[in-house]
Amino acid sequence: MAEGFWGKLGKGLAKTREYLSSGLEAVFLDQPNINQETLDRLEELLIGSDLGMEVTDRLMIGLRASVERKEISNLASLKKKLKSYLVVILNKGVPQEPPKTTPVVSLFVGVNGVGKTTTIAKRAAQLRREGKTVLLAAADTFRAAAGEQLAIWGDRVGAEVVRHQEGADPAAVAFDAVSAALARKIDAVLIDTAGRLQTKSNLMEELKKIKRVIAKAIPDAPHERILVLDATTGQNALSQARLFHETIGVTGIILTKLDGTAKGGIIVPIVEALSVPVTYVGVGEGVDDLIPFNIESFAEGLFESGKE
Ligand SMILES: Nc1nc2c(ncn2[C@@H]2O[C@H](COP(=O)(O)OP(=O)(O)OP(=O)(O)O)[C@@H](O)[C@H]2O)c(=O)[nH]1
Ligand SMILES: [Mg+2]
Repeated sequence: MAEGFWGKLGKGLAKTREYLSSGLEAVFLDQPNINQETLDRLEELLIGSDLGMEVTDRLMIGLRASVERKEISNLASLKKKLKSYLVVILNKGVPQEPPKTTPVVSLFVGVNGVGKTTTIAKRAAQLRREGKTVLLAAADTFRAAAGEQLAIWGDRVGAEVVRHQEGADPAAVAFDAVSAALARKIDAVLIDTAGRLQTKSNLMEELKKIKRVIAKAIPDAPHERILVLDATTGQNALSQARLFHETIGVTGIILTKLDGTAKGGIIVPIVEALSVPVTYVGVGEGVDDLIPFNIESFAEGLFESGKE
């Protein structure tokens, strides 16, 4: 666990950390004392890591005040302060209690290509390793190869897949899967949906329908409404988060492709805006490349230089 966790989160954050840490170190190499110029360059780095203007502004106000009070005078104390601010913000996303019912129904949503199907496969593999039975629902009936892609993953991870024909009603697929899982006492149902732009209101309505129809089989389902976001998207992820949250009430965020970007900071404004936690992060294309998100380790991993 220790090695795996640090290793993988460390690896996933490598680009963001390298950007922030080497940037900060360069600033302090030029100018060991904190002054106006150091702070301005820090501000640029924070914006560059996709923390967003609002969060950056607030962090900078806090940091400037700390510098004035002489609480911060060098790189180490600056990093410590930054970490503590980030931890406070990220703690605004309070995780829900895991439901104790069987099955636990999880609906995965997000825009096209963010990694929904792959993430479902990764979660299914984790649940199988915990000894749980898993049913996958191919409610992406829109894209021709989507059902096939999920079926292949199902085979690989040892999960059954409920599929209808291409073009079928996705709500009907979800309903069938949930009903089957209920009847057969399966532990978890993971529902894959078609990628959709958050601005397409008809497609967002379709998500509401899927949710309503699932509730006909199990009244408080889907228990988990998981928004999958691609970390390489930049600030548009914030708009996605807001509109999906408005539509179905997101309970958890999974940020994928953290391995491919220096903009891992995007997590912070999203958690801040939604007060919803990041539950997992994707750090690669393999089935094991999904790791539980941990606030302290994330804040630590952003600034710790050379830690792998
Ligand atoms: N590097 C990296 N690639 C990832 C990660 N998660 C998913 N991918 C890749 O992203 C691509 C799209 O993944 P899918 O799971 O098909 O995405 P999707 O959201 O289901 O796509 P649509 O169903 O078309 O909307 C694939 O090539 C995945 O291997 C990740 O954490 N890191
Ligand atoms: Mg998909």
